[in-house]
Amino acid sequence: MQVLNVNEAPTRVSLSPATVPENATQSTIVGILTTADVDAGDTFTYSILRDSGSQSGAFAVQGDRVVVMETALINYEFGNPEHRLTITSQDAGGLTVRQTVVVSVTDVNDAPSSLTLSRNTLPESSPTQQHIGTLAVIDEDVGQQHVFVLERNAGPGGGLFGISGSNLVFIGQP
Ligand SMILES: [Ca+2]
Ligand SMILES: [Ca+2]
Ligand SMILES: [Ca+2]
Repeated sequence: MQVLNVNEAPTRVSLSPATVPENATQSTIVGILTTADVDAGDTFTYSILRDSGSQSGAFAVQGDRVVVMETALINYEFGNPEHRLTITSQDAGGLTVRQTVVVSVTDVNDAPSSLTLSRNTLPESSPTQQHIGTLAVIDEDVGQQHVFVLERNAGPGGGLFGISGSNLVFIGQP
């Protein structure tokens, strides 16, 4: 009797480590794909069938790697900290297995993106210590404190302005 080697379908796809810091640049490796298949020496071709919701297109497959495709979509606060990728693995004989893997996006410190001043006018003859306006900053990170520093302080004999907490104040001529 002769036993023919018949190709068996792959049974499982895994991605490891499947984690990436937010803001990671294009081509950053998210993890390596492996396939369980009883056929010794079988080879596999991978593709992403679906990427969860609005994050579609965030990742791509390169060989047996999942890499970052679109940095703007790898955002911990304004994306999804977990992306669900449906991966298809096809073996050399054309049989496939499809599985959903979860990629975790980890938080990193985002730079503040803009600074605003609530008011920037000051009536003439204002008394010293006059409050001019309040400084506010936009920062994606939740619950971060910002320290404001006046870097250039114009005025004929020195600084006319100062910062008190998040307020810009008129100090007056020294
Ligand atoms: Ca196989
Ligand atoms: Ca962010
Ligand atoms: Ca962040």
